[in-house]
Amino acid sequence: MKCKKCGERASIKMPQHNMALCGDHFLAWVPEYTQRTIEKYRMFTREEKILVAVSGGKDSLALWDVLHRLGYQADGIYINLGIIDPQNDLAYSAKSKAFCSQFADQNGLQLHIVDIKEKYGETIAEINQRSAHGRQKPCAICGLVKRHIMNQIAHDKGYDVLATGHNLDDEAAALFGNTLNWTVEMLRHQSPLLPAVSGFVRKAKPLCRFYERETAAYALMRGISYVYEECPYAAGARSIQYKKLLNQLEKRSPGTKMNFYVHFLKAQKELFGEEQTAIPREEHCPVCGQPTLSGQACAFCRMTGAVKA
Ligand code: Q46
Ligand code: ZN
Ligand code: ZN
Repeated sequence: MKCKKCGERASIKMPQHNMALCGDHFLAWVPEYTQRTIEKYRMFTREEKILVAVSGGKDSLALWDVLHRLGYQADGIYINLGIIDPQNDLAYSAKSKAFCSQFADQNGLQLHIVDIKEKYGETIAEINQRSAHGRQKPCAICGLVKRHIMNQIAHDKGYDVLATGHNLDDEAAALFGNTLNWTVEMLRHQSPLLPAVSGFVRKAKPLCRFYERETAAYALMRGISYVYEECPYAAGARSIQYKKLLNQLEKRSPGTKMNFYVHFLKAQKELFGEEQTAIPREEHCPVCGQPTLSGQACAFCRMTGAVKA
């Protein structure tokens, strides 16, 4: 297989684009294609301030790298959840944080770090143990904490947009789950871009049209060091099963994942119209000022209030 641009030996095949590229042309194509996605969904401009949510994994660090190469003003945020993996004797969060800090230092970029144990007195696992009501995994609480802190920092520090490293496999798996369950509200709001609405900062997913193997190849070829291990709580997640299923389909019919996701985005407009905004919330939490449905303390503040008690 030869590179479509130069005819040299290709390093990566991308049948969904009917294209194979050598290493150099792949590294040039990734920012170009990201830029086209940013423009297509009107995500942000070079005049705006972007906060990139980094986890230490390949996708978010690849995103930060691409935005930096494209000349965007992109700072990072890392939330240290205090996760450890006792089975593999791995301080997962500490290791992830180290990769984010290393990337920021190497590229002279600003990284905000929020350590939830330092700030709120407990790790994610500890909060979960106290308030889990029998739940084994802390993922629901983890999602709430991450969404809240990222929105707060973006809002307080004057960022125009929060960018996350979701790739097409993530989006297709989420879509698969939402379709299986016909969760209409999730289908309505699943979008590469969520405009800012009543206290929620704008959110963008500039890598949403790359397959996971492409973001991994990019990180590897760019020499980005990232955490290979998954969060220990990710094991057995439904999204992983959906990704496996979609990859089986992709193997038999290349382009299936891409079609599933991209055609959904077109159908979504017909089904729901142009507006895929976050659910507007007019009330605000009296403690932190973030939007709530009730006008009383938000779920995050109730949780951290209990932490302080
Ligand atoms: S980090 Fe948090 Fe994920 Fe780990 S605890 Fe669950 S939600 S699996 S993206
Ligand atoms: Zn080439
Ligand atoms: Zn609050």
